[in-house]
Amino acid sequence: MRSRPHARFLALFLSAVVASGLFVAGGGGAHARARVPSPPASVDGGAWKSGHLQGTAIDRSTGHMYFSFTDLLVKTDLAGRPVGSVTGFTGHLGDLDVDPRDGRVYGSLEYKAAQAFYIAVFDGSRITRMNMDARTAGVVSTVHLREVVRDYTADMDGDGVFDGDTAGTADHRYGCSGIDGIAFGPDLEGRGGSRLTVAYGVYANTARTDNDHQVLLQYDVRDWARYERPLGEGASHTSGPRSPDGKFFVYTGNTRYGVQNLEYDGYSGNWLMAVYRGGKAAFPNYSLYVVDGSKPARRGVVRGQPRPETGRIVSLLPRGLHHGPSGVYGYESGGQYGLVSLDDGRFYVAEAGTVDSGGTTLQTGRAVLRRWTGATPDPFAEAGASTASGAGR
Ligand SMILES: [Ca+2]
Ligand SMILES: [Ca+2]
Repeated sequence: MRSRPHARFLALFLSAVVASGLFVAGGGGAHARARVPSPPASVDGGAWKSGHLQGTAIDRSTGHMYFSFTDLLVKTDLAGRPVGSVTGFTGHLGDLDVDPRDGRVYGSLEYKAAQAFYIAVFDGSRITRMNMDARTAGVVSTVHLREVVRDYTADMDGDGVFDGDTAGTADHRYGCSGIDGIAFGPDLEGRGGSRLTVAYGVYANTARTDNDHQVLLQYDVRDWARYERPLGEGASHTSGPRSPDGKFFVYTGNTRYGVQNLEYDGYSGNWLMAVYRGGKAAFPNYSLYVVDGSKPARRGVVRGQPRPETGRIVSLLPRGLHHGPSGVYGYESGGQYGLVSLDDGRFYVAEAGTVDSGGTTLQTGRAVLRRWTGATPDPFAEAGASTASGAGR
């Protein structure tokens, strides 16, 4: 049974009065919402033979955290106890978010060699045991994103050859390497309603001028049931919306693989984009950018394109570090491996690492509770160590 939004809000509220560190199990009660614990200081995502941590998401209604480890999804409770996992991805599973309306988990899923890009949709409530097979357990469906394929495969130099998965080329429109950052939040044109926002990966390339924007696609997923197909054998279907409901550009300068983690902060109304810093000398190459949610997108020039082009432009919040020559604002921060807003001035910022286990390297992930201060260069402080001000307030 899925919680109504009101019930979810109530659960969050009630969680605030439950003593920190109290992890009472459901105890057989059908309605566990009053037992959702306060956000603990950290949530351990475990150590796994997998790729590195790519993203995190929280279901505040049920008190679960999800960790994406490239080819593995791990579900834990907020004490860090693993309660389920999904394995067997042959593509690249990236950033995650939970749809607050129904608790389903959305993740970006890339099959670059097959030139196919999907949103993976997990039924989180059915992830109840370890090592569930993504292809056969019936807990994952996928929706194909045609718009990403179009930009990824664009033969930009017109030589009749698509150069494939490489940064050293003029191909790939906007430098698109696929998708990674993903988050639910409001329509960027200010038209109301919730949208799934998907950020492009962007190849690092300092020799071209058309790759200096982050590209955000927005989708209204309320009618996506008709597109969803089982994961099956991977990149085997093209069922999905013909085009996004909105396409937006943020001028940051080139980065290495675009927005690693995207998160909407309901407290400030802004969007956070954590990136691997770029290398262009004309830009400051910060590691965190904040999109100003108070300014609806406006039509403007998409700079640096081979042919003059306009699009829907969204603005960076004019706070934090500022680079005069480019006009770019930002921060220096973590968040590239996971970034979750609790919508009250606090965030979980993920830390990734490795441990050796009998000669095998295991990948670790941990979500650490932090508080937004807006200070520079790093706007996050230890939770409780400083006064919350909301991202960008
Ligand atoms: Ca080409
Ligand atoms: Ca996210």
